[in-house]
Amino acid sequence: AQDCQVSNIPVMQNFDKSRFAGKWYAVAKKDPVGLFLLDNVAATYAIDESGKMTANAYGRVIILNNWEMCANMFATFEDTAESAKFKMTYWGAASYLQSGNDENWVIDTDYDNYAIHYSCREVDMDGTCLDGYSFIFSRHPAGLRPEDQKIVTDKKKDICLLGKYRRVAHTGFCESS
Ligand code: DAO
Repeated sequence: AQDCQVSNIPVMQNFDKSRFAGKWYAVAKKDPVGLFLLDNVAATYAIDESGKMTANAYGRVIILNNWEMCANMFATFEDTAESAKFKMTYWGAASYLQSGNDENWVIDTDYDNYAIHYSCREVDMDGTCLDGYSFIFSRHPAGLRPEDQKIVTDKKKDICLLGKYRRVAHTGFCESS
């Protein structure tokens, strides 16, 4: 029943920010044009005093064509009328890292094991997504539990990204940061 219209993409209902807080490991990623975070990607979400969601994230990146490093990134999230849809502002700990504003949607999560993140950066003339990215997050760095894999595969279909993901390795490269 998926028409791939960005405006029809089903998101998590009654999304609970406090249950989502804490550390998530990216285990798979669909890259945008001009991808930034390569692997060893994790994000830690928190809720600040005013109830706003914030995040710290890290991941291996290659900057200036050849320099490999761990990027430390920060993000703040603006609530919208839909509890699982946020407007994200992000920036790096260093000025030469990427920064910008992206949509940040939570498609589905059980809060304790898996989460499916989605961001469309550019909607095409026909209403489908022309450029975007998506993370499959797990609470466990080793990957998704077998029982969560079918759910995640079904959701990838719903957001028209089945077959577009690559595995995100966790080698310990960013562990010290
Ligand atoms: O890797 O190509 C890319 C896009 C990533 C954008 C930077 C995101 C930084 C903050 C991540 C918070 C969790 C989604």
